[in-house]
Amino acid sequence: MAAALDSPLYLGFDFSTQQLKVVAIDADLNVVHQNAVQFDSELPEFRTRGGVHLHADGLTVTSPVLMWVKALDLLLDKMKRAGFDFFRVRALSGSGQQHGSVYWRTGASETLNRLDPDQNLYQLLQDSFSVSDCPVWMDSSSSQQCQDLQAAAGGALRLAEITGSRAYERFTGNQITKLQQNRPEAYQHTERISLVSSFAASLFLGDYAAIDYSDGSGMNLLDIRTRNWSEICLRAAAPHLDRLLGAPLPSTSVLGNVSSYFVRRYGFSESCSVVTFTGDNPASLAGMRLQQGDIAVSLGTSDTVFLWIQQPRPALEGHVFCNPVEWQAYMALLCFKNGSLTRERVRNECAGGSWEVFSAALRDTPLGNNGNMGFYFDTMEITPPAVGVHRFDRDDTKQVSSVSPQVEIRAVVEGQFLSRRVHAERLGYSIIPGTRVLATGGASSNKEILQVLSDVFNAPVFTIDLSDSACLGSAYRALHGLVAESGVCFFDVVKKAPEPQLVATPHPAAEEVYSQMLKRYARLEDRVLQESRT
Ligand code: XUL
Repeated sequence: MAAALDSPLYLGFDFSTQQLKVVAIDADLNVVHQNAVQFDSELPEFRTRGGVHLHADGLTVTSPVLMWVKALDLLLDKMKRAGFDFFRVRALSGSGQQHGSVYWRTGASETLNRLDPDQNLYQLLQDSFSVSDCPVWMDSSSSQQCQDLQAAAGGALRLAEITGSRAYERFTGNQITKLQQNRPEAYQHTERISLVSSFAASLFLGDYAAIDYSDGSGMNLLDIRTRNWSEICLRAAAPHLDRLLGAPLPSTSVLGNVSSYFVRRYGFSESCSVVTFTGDNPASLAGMRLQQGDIAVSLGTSDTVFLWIQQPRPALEGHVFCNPVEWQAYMALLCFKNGSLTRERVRNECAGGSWEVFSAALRDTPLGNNGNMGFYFDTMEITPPAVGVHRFDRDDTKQVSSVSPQVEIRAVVEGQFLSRRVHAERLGYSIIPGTRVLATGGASSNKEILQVLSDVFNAPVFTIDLSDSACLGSAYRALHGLVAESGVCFFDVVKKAPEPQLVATPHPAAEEVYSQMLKRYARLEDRVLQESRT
């Protein structure tokens, strides 16, 4: 049945690297409106490529903050022209690319407080930023600052124990340190530092919005267990940071109502709530409705793994973030560089370029591949930092130079999924009764690949479309934010969302075969890693 024309709506925005997107859902979680602004093509005056400026050093990557502001003007104007009824919006939330930072100039909060609805935000906020080009997640120019932070925290592992990750160049704390060192004047004229997510929330709120625990975990500054800024990290990073960052808040908090600017310019209701914005990956976890025990595997150019974890064990690889939908829990993110491109290379070399032949090889070879196992790191892998192709047969003592094409095909797929599971478990992931593996991305349409995934994880595999998961997750979070304080669980609010499709269930022998293989994989990986270092 169609929803009434005055029934409530919930908005989710996503300030991602290349575009600003929005979805509107009704109370039954149906998507009723979608819109987007592409930065490169629709805002060419900012001269970005892929939404960013790549600097001559090859390491520095920034985005103009006023481009994001202007994109919001443009998006809301497009929605207005499409006849979108802003008055029906009961709550809004959003997400932003993680790690990027925005520097508000002294006096900007007063400007935000008194926005004139006859002008657009781009005109009003011209002088509100002390840094016009913001460091973003693609930046890798802060290696020195990373080393310094790790030294101050007592080493890489100690920093990971506190903040959920060892020091990473793109993480905000290291970017802030670099900015303060290289541009002390700009830093001095800054009254507030936001993440992209909390910056976007600030625009809607007409006031500085808090950084939420989940996106705050991508800064190397937040203690993920106490959910407060780590004093050691703040002190090591830059002066006055507790004042400049403001206190972090739970990801489900209502920050206040939308500012009068949006009421008067676009016709929002005065009672429309702004729910804390978060990072795009945490918002995707909400969009996928990932639950305890679930693991999401995105099979793309590189493979990304998202996890819900209850008891984190931060390690030297991967990231642990506070969970965006349940405050006692955590999520983890792992990135594997050798994903689809490696599978395709092996398909080309061993299956004449045919996915049918590749799939037949997976069907015709036994679980466990008769003891053959391989590591296929065509390019330097992130998790673990090793390179090269390394094949082992039943006899672990030495590597073998080649195997039959069919064995090679099963070895690459089993090897990749064993690695996903070994590394997920190292961060605290455990398979529990009811565990689901949610597969997404290009290779998630190949049933035989998904069967191996199901067998290696000994859990059913479901497929899910992730294309708008950050936006959708933000809209779900807006809806949940209204009732979260009274203790209503996120999953009760999103019960009606479309269910993922079951595509594979594990073979009865899977547990026995792969529990042994997992141990062997971990042992051999240590060896490969040592060999890569020497
Ligand atoms: C996560 C990361 C990216 C950005 C992209 O750590 O750097 O996924 O969030 O938007």
